[in-house]
Amino acid sequence: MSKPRCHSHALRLSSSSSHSRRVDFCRSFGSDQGTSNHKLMAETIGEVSSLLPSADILLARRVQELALNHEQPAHLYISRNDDDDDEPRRDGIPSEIPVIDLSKASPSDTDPSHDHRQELHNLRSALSEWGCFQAIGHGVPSSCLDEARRVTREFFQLPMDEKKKVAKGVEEMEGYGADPVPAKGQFLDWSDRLYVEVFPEHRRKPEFWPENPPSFRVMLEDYMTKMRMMTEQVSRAMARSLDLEDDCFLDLFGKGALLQGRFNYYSPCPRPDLILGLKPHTDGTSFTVIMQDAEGLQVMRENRWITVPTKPDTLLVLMGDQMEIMSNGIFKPPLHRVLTHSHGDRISIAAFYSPEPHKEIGPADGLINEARPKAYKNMKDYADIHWGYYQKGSRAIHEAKV
Ligand SMILES: O=C(O)CCC(=O)C(=O)O
Repeated sequence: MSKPRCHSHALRLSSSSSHSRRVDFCRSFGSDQGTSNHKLMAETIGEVSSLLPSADILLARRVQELALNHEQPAHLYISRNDDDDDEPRRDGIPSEIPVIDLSKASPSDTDPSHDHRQELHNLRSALSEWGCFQAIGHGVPSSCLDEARRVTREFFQLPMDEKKKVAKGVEEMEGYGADPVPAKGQFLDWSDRLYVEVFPEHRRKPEFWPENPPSFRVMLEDYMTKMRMMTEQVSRAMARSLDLEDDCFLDLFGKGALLQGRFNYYSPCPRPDLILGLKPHTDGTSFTVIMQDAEGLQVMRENRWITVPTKPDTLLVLMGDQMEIMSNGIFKPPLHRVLTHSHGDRISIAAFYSPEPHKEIGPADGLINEARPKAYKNMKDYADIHWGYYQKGSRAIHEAKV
């Protein structure tokens, strides 16, 4: 199947410790095929794996079903590697994700005031050092954010049969379910999601747009329209922060730039110490805008995981690999992951913004000079390359390097 263009991910977790965790986990809970704990203890890792259901069988059932039935997660969900230190850092490196006021950084401001220049400077530092920022002053009304959170939650609370009206097949990208079956040996995420293409409009597949709750489609249209305005605002501010023409990145993304929505639901998880809601990855997008209703998302900075705080009107803007290419390596996409919690669920909405399909992208001309020679190739369809690597548990950015 040819996959729809998608955001994507990756970085493989340390296999040796994850494997030993898998065995430990099986020891504690037994397999969901009823094999005895004693027997599992005696098995080699390979034998254990062959006794348990494969990824496609597991993915045919939703995490929410497992959680509601209090079933223990199977081995393929076990992905957390606890060299994963998420303790507060004490080494003096800032641990607060920068906050950027887009109303100040916005190029619509013709007056190059001190505040405007300062905010552009802050934006550039945030994206060079963190690859992400918490956006305020983004112009998306609180009422729109509240409605998106409310209706998303309502969708995931519907009975399974109702949600399955917009279900995807295990190998497909768009619709309700989980990401397509990853390559052998890769882990599964403790989450369910609804993934839909929204812009350009001709790519929409209405069969995946829920009719229930009745307000879902209206919310989707409204929220993603606001996201489109915000992505344009961010694109212009990023260009100006690098002393480029305001529309430089928008021209690189093309008129048919993609905006895709991913509505995530993270069920309570019996083993948050072993299982992640979403594996560590970078996005294959230009950039992604994320809204969450509870903590769980973490970004990596200097080898430490930093929790993204939940503030109702703040949106996280996160660079994807394609901005690394277009900024000639100045902006760095951060590795990020989602933790699970034993009590309480979580929702998030990710808006993935990517260049028009088949459009060649490469470093912006204005960012190539003697001091910073061209470090990335011009290429097309990076998102597809990225997805291939993500499925195998690794990053694709080396494919773009000169
Ligand atoms: O749930 C989140 O906060 C992050 C979502 C995300 O990274 C994704 O959907 O790719």
